[in-house]
Amino acid sequence: METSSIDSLILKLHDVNAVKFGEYKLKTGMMTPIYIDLRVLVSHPALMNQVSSLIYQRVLEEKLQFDTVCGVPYTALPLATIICSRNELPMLIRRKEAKDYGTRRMVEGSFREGDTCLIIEDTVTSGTSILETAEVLYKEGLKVTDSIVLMDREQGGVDMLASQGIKLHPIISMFKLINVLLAAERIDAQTAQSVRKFILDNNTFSPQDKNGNGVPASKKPCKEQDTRLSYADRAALPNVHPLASKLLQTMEEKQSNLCVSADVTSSEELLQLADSLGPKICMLKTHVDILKDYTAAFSQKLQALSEKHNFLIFEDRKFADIGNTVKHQYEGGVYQISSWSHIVNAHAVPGPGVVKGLSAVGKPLGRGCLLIAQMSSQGSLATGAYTQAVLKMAEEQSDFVIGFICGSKISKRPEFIHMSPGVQMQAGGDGLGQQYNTPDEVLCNKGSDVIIVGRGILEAPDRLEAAESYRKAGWEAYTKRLGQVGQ
Ligand code: S5P
Repeated sequence: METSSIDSLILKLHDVNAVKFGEYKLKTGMMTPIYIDLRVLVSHPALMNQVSSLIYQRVLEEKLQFDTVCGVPYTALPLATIICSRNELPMLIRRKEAKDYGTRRMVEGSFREGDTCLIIEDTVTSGTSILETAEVLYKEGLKVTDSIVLMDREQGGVDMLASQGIKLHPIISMFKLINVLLAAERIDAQTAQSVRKFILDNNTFSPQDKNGNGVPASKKPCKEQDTRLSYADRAALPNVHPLASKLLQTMEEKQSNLCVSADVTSSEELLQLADSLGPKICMLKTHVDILKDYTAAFSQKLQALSEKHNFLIFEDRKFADIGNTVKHQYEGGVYQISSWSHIVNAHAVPGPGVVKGLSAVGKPLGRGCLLIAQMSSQGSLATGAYTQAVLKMAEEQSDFVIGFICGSKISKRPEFIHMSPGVQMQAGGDGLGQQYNTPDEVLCNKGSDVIIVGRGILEAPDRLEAAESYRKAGWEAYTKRLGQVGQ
């Protein structure tokens, strides 16, 4: 689903007062700083159509299988009607009260026992309204496996419904809504922060036990991190390196802190990856020396793709020699890395001269460098005092060093970017020393900024789908971290 259409919808919803900020009382009596009222949609036919299209697009994207559709009364009822009418899908109407004459049916329309019904809803907080509708449908012998909701307040609905066997597919999340309204200057940073805090403080799906066992990782609170600033705030810092600023802006715009490690051996495959995953990533990491067919034309095509999809190129060359040698390795040879790669990295083992040598070539070109402060591999020697020395080296040459390869946040300076490899959806290893942490662990608990994912995506049956899952997991972990500040 295109982000721009979601963004424009969010602004329109704000225009028609379907999203309001202030002090509002919820049904439960709880006070909320944000109120979502999609009942007004019926007065805006173009908006009704746009919402209906987005919902149906999601049905297609998720390849949902169902026999019939039911909108939760009342707000989602006209939406379901438009979707079903336009796409010639059979629909059911759930009654709020049984009529006191005739058949006393609670569900109108024809269906067969065992049919699957897709539920459509406008807003979800705890998920109970969807569950209520599902229960009425169950009584009639129908099955419910999926539900699509326009707006998810991210207060536990997804988890509650999952615990009842219903997969909820939200179109707009509360954090997305806040980010878009903030970027468009419809709300100020303070309002955004108070809403984020409210949402995270008021999760309606209670954990199974106080240790968090049985709680999805994405819902566990982050460990305390000094991460007060958003990527956008950091992009605007006075001392930030222009390349770091560009990266941070890109991350905010694309809602992606995902760097794909394109560790493939054919140029063509790498270019295909860059083109298909380009919209999902903020950065593409290469190891050009594993390509069997590198040519200068390849690097030109890669640069064109980086512009087309707005991602940075990071050649993971790990320079580790004296200044004079790395200068040649960076600029010359077969690969001429400095001519096409925005970012390179270096080991600090040789001392500051390695950065000086690289900087002599890269700085005039506006390039940047990451220092390897920690490694993801088992038994790495880059720990403790070594890591601290790397930090110092970076601070001394911050006109070229833009951040670190590391497992966790090691510098308090918000101008530096922390990038972490060794990321997969499940913690573990690869049998050759690589060690994996989850996106939530790396971004939320360890306070890093960018996740670097290779085989987690490359070995997935559908690479694009896997990249989207990592992008989403990474972004959710980051927004969770932001929202928890100050608690
Ligand atoms: O410490 C490190 C540093 C790097 S740059 N550990 C790493 O794994 N890397 C690189 O990240 C590694 O060279 C590989 O390209 C990528 C991780 O790939 P994955 O397939 O294990 O996700």
